Formats: sequence, structure tokens, C-alpha cells
Amino acid sequence: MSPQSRQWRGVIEEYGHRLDIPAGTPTITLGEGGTPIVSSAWLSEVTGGQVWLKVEGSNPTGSFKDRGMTVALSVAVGQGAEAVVCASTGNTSASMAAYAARAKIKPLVLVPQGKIAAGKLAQAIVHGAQVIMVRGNFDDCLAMSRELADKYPVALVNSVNPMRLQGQKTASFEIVDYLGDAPDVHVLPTGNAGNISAYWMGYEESLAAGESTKLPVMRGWQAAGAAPLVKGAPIPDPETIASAIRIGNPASWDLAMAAADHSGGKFRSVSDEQILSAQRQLANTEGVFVEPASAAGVAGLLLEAAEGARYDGEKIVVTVTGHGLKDIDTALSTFTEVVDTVVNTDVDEAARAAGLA
Ligand code: AN7
Repeated sequence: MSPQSRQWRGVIEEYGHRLDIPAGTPTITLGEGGTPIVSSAWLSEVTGGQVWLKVEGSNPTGSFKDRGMTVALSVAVGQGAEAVVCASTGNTSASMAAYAARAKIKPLVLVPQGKIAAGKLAQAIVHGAQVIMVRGNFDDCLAMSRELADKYPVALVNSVNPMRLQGQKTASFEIVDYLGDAPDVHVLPTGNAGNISAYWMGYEESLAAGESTKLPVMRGWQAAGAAPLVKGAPIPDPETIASAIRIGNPASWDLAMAAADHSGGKFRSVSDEQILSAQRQLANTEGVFVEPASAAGVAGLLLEAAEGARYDGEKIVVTVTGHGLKDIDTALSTFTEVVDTVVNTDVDEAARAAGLA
């Protein structure tokens, strides 16, 4: 890249000095990170605070997973790995497959059969991953992936690999950079709980480095049918339409609980209906199309506002974690009155159909 270029260079080049990774690690990047922070007049009005959306669907493979995957794959390659494995509800596998293709190593993904959104599965396939469907849920796939990595020459890149959180913490750095300080509240969907743990690490490091003056209250939102962190115990059979967060036994349980406790935050849940409603409202009010799981935080903010919570004078950042195009089947399933107007090649007919004439 030319020296005068102002293009974003990916999280390792931008934040390498703040990442705890082995010296001499090569850089496998697709230019991830540097995602938009979009103000939301709608959510600001509803809550009384100032609300921004951190739009992680703008990452190269369409989700926040790319921040962690650039680091995990770079370190794996630096350590001589020839194959990588992950369990996934979809986005981790899409991201891993892309970075593994770039690193020229073999990607192996374990996913719960029939529970992966079509767009994500397509990504894993097209990037050349070996996709193994498991008759079980995500938690079963993660247990199998861990064991595969223990017994065979394949590196595990789920978020139990600490390199993933190193990469994902950079989202906090970007938010602190944009706002000039940490927000008062940070809201995000929570499944395997790596992301909330990574954000918290990033905010703590920003404070320690003198980049910010405070720590946000961390608010994680789960789907009602898959809310182990709300219940306080693993859920053996998690179920939700938000397939990305259909997880019953989060790997980063302790880190996530510590983030909530130490920040004065907590976990709550929203129903599938609330998630789908928030997804649709966000798309047609703010122009931001996110996948169902990604709308859980927005749904939570709306729920608490409806319960009477006020955030006057406070700054709130809501991470929307993945792109709406990942799962169009679920997005369109909420439309009962399907627009299906067919006209001849006749402008007047089109005008009448559109209500213009
Ligand atoms: C869009 O891809 O776990 O709490 O295997 O895809 O850090 O797990 C995805 C999780 C939120 C939850 N939003 O984040 C996987 C996987 C989206 C996601 C989450 C996921 P974590």
C-alpha cells in the first residue's frame, strides 16, 4: 500500500501494538475492522440517550468474527498449522473458511445439521471448507472440535482460542477512538459469550492506557429459548429463530459473567418475536439490515424503554453483529402481505400500481 494511503489496513496493522500476540506473527488479513459507527435518531428518541450502532455486518465476511479470525489464523500460520477447525452456528465457519483460504490451509467446520442460515453455509462451502454436519447442537459441535484439536493435527479457532478475543477487543478501541471516551452503556447480543468478554477486555485496556476515563455498563442480550446466562445454568436444548445465538453452554461463561458483574451490567433475554420485530424496525427506520441474532440488543433496548428505563444524557453503543443478507429466509418470513404487483411494460400501469396516478 502506498505510504500516503488512508485506507483502513485491518485490525492487526492498525492495532498490532495493542495485541498480545507472538512476535514475528505473519499478517493474514482481509481488511477487517474499521466498521461504521452509525448514530440512531430513532433509538436515541426511544431511550432518551444518544445511541450509536456499531455495524459489524460491514466486515469482509459480514460479521464481527473477522476481527478475531484475522488474529487466530495469523497466529496459527505463524505456528505452522496446516489445518484449522471450528464449531459454528454459521458466522465463525464463514469467517474461518475465508481466512483459511487466504492462508492456504485446510478449513474444517462442524455445524449443527439443519440449523445454519443458508448464506453462512454458502460462504463456508464457496471458500472451500470441509463442512461436517453434526446431529446435535452447537455445544456438541464445540465439544467435538475441542477433542479433534486435542487428538489430531488441527488448530482450534473457536473463541476459546485466546487469539480470537485479542482481535475482537479492537471494536472497543474503535468506539473509544470515535467517541473520545468509552460509552456509558454497551449493548450486544450474546451467545457463546466471547464477544462481550472481548469488548470488556478492550474497554479495560483503553482505560488503563489513558484513552478513556470510564468503563461502560455491559448489557448482554440472549434469545429467550437460549438464555443460559440469564438462567444461571446451561440449557441442554437451546431453541431460537436467531440461529447464530442458539447456544446452551457458553464457552466464555466466567469471563462474560465477570464483565457483567464488574461493569454493573447483567444479562436478559428477548423473545423471537421481539427479535424479528426489532430486525424489521431497524431495517426500515435506520437503513441497517442485520441478521436476527444481531437484533437482540436492539430488541433489548426497546424492551427496557417500554418498561420505562430512561438514559437521559447517556451514550449508548449497540453492536449489531452480522449482516441481514446472511439469513434472508428468516427475514422474509415475517412478511405476510407480500408485494407481488406484476404489470406490462407500460409506465401508466406502473404509476397506477404505485398509487402515483
Ligand atoms: C451474528 O458463529 O457462535 O456471544 O459459531 O454470529 O461472542 O458467541 C456466532 C455468534 C452474535 C454471539 N451475533 O456472539 C458462531 C457463533 C452473531 C453471531 C453472536 C454470534 P458470542
